[in-house]
Amino acid sequence: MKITHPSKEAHLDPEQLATQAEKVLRGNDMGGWTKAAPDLYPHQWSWDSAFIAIGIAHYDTRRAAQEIRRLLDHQWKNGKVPHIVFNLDAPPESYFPGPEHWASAAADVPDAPPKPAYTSGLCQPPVHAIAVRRIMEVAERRGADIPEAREFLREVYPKLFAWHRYLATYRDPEESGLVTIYHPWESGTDNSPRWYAALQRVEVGDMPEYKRLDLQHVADPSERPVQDIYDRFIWLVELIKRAGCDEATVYDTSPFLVKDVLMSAILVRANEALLEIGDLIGVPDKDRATIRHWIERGRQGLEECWDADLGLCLDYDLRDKSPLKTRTIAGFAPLVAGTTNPKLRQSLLQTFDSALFAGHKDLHWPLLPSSTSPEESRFHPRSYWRGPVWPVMNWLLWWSLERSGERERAGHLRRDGLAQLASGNFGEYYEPFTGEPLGSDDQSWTAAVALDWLAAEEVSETL
Ligand code: 2M8
Repeated sequence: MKITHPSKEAHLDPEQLATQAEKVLRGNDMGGWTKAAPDLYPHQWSWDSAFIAIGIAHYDTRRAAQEIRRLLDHQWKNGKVPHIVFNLDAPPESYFPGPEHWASAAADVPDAPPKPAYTSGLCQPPVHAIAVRRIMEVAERRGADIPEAREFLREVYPKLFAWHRYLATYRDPEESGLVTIYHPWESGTDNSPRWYAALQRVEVGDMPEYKRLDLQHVADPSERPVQDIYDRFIWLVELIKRAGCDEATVYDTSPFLVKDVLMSAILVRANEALLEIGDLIGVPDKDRATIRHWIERGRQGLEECWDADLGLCLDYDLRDKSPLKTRTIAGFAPLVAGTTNPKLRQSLLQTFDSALFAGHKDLHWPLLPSSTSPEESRFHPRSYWRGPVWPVMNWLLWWSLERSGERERAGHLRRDGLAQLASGNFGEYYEPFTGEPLGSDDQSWTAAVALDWLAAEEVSETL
C-alpha cells in the first residue's frame, strides 16, 4: 500500500503525527511482521523489528509481541538472531543480497534453518530484550492485557537468553565484554567511517558478478555507499558463505574482525532489560548471576576502549590489533551502556554538547549527526551513515540518557527529534544542516520512534 503523506514542508501537530506514524506502520505491515521500508527494504530486519515493536506497542500490544515472535521463530540453533528474515514472496529484483544469494550458505550450515534460506547469515545489534521490556511497560501504561503480555515474556525469555549467550560466547571468545562483528552490516551503521580503516585492509578476491539494487530506490546515488566499499561488503558476505557461517572458521579466517563498542553497549542495556524481564517472571538465580556477569564485563570492556584525546570510546580492530580512531556516534557507547564511572560520563557529555556533535553551530536541529562528527574528514551530510541524522539513533541516546537520570538533556533530544519528524515523511535519515529527509520515506523504525517519543511524558509545546 502506498501511503500518501503531507508535503515535506508540512508541520503536523502531535495528534496528526501519531496518526500518520501509525498509518506508516500499518502500511508496512506484512501480516505478523513489518518490512523495514516500503520499497528499499522489503524484508524483516532484526534491529528494525525491535524498534518497530516498541512503536506498535502504543496501539496494539499483541501485534507488537508478534513482531518479535516472528523474528525469534527464525533464531538459529546456536542462539543467533539473524539480521534479515527474508520475505520469500518479494520479487528477486527487490533486494540484494536476498534469499537466493544466501541460499548456498544455508545448504550445509548445521545451525541455520533449512533451505530455502529464510535468513541471512549475519546478525545485528540486540535491541530485542529492550523492546520486549518496553512492550510490557507500555502495556501496563495502556492497561492492556497484562497476563497475556506476561505470558509473552515467559515465551521469549529463553530465546533472548540464548541470543545473549551466543553474543557473549561465540562473539566474545576473548571474554572481553565486547562483541565481535564479521561485517559492517552487523553493526547496523553499515557505511560509517568507523569501518573505513578496517575495510581498507580487506582485499577483494574473485567473486560472481552482482547487480546492486539499492541505487534504484534513492533519488541521489551519493546517499548510498560508494562502489569500492560495496564490493568489500559483498566480498565479506562471500567469505562468510564460503566458511559455511561457521563461527570458528570465520574467526580464524575473516579479514574483517572488529570489536563493536555500540553493539556491546546495546548488549549491556539489553542484559539489564533481560534481568528485569527475569524479575517479572521469576527465573533461576543461576541465570541472573550469568546476566549480571555479562553486564559487568560489558561495562568494563567499554571502559577499556576509552580514548581520552577524543573524549570518546573506540572500536577495536582485532586483525590490526589497533583501535579504530574516528569520531562517530558509537563513541558514546558508555553512555548507551549506562556507565557508572562519573569521570567518563562527564567527559562524554562534554563531547556530546561540543561543536563536534550536538553543539555544532550549523545543525538544523541540535541532534546527533548519527554516524559521524561534522568535523571528521569522512563526514558527508547526505551520505548513508556518514553524517545524516538518524532518528532511531537519537532515540537510543534519548532512552539511555533518560535511564541514566540525564532528564534535561534527554528532554531536549526528544523535543528536537520530534520537531525533525513533524513533516510526517518519516525519512530513513535527515540532512543535518537543512533537515531534508533522505533515503527511504516511510521508514518503519522512524515512525515507531515518533510514536514512542509522542507517548513519553511531556509532549513538546514547540511542535
Ligand atoms: C541498512 O542496512 C541494509 C543491510 O543490512 C542495507 O543497506 O541494505 C542499515 O541502515 C541497517 O541498520 C538497517 O537495519 C537496514 C534496514 O533499515 O538498512
